[in-house]
Amino acid sequence: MLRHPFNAPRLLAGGMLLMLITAGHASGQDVQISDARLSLLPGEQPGAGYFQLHNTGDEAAVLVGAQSDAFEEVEIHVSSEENGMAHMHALEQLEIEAGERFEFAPKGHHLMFIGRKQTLSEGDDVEVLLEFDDAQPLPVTFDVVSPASL
Ligand SMILES: [Cu+2]
Repeated sequence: MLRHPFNAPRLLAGGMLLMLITAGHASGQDVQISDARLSLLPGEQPGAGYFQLHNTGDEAAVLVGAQSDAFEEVEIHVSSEENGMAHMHALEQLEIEAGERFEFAPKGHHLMFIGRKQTLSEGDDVEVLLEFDDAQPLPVTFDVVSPASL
């Protein structure tokens, strides 16, 4: 499951690092993802990924990034509103406490999928690897949906 076909070298490097720094930290298996959707806007606009993350472990899980073969880049973003204007900015990492259920949802946290590398349409699956600071990357399948469905 964790030996995902793409990006083997990076996984390998992550694995070696893991051996050096783990012991008692949350593992990828302690994180459960549900309802993963990728909302696709027309043209070259980035897509937004929403899901629920449940940390079932007894240590905090720290999400540090994500990647997908279908996009140049995936960032962790948070939306906010200032003086009635919508903004968003990238987060370097996001900590989810032990036992916490965290929701990535419209107008809040989301994954920003930038630079589409292949044609995608509603109903397609996109494979995404969620990266944690001291746990194995977690493969998640996102369902491509229309923004109107959210
Ligand atoms: Cu964003």
